[in-house]
Amino acid sequence: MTKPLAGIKVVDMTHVQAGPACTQMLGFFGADVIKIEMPGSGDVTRAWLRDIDGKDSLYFTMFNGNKRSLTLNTKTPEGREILEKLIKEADVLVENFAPGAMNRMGFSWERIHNELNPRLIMASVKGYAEGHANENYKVFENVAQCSGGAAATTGFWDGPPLVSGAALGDSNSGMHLCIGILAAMQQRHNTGKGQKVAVAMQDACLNLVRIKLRDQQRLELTGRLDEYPHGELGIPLGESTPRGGNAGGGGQPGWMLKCKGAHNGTDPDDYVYFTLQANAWHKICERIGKMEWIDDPEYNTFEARRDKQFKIFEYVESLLVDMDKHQATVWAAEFDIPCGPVNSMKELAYDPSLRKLKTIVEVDHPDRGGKYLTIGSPIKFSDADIEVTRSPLLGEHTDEILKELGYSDADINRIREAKAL
Ligand code: CAO
Repeated sequence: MTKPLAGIKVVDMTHVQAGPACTQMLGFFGADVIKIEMPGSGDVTRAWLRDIDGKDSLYFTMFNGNKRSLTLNTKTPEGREILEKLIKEADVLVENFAPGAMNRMGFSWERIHNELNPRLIMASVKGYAEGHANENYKVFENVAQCSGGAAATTGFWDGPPLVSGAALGDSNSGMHLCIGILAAMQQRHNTGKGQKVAVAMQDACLNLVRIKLRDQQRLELTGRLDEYPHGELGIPLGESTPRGGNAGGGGQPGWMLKCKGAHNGTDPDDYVYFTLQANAWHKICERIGKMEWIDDPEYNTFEARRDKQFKIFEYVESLLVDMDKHQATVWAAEFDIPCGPVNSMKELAYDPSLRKLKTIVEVDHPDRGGKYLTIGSPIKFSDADIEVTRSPLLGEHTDEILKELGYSDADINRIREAKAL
């Protein structure tokens, strides 16, 4: 089976998470991803929160599969020359250094586009967009969740802003960048020209809190947010979209309900998310044995239920005292009610369906002395088999890549002695 991006060459100058998540996805899709790393140290995450002394961390291994590693000091004359050759042969260059770092290295977009390779697509992640007042600031994950509106709208109304466990700043920006690269490749197919693709972490986050900006406008226009718990609980709305706890964000009210283990204190993750989908009202009533609510005008419309949602959720929760979250999910699904378990990381790691579908995969890593778990491609293809390969050791492919560029063994020794590799 061929791969979607077979034949595409990517120069990967990324580090930490946002950039590496993007290039790993390009690697999953079959691109030849050459990760350029500082000789001696490499991507800083190789050493972050190590679980095995002296070995590549799981942070690094889980974001750098399907890549080759080339050590190169791009600030030496030899390193600069090699990077130029790579750029001339590549389709895409991805980087997520601090603002201005590529220019300081001597590889500005203008130089790459006008002098080195007009077909190359140069893709960057930065904390803020070019032209933004904060464009020169460095940004990490949680800072982006704050700048992009996720933190202010996550958590409970009477608690502090919260950051999500999902990498909305980093991996999400990387996925946005990946989409941009694929679009630019299609445009290049038509025009023959490369272009610069840029994603700001703030913007990528904001793109995922679209619903909260919807709510900001509704709040300003009507002074009401009926699906939030505030009305029913008598909590005043302020001037901005509030934190809604576990309220359903989209439009269908929902809440987190305790199941058996959470009721009796034996399992902190034994919850289901239960949705009061408007057009499932009849079935919900049947499932919970409240046939009298089906046609009761006090209950049978979204508007009528607005001030009774917690009463309904409490009642449903009382029915789950003897069911675990998986039993409760089946119990609800039997009546087509959208409801699902709060899966713990442990459950996800060993989930047989996810293993079977290669969404969770085990990858062999001899240097770590065994296998590690990682997340495979969440995107499945009918005509391409996505195989996840282990992350490379630092500089594992340096000689191989330099030979592909036409360097001899003697050249490589000379460049190594010059401390460029
Ligand atoms: N050869 C020579 N120099 C190299 C090199 C190589 N192979 N690889 C990196 N470098 C140099 C860069 O040129 C840069 O040098 P200068 O600062 O002198 O120009 C330096 O190493 C890397 O700098 P950095 O500022 O990017 O790294 P940092 O650890 O200080 O900051 C981060 C990290 C992530 C805050 C910053 O890179 C950033 O804001 N990136 C954009 C936003 C982003 O992607 N953030 C998310 C990262 S994931 O949480």
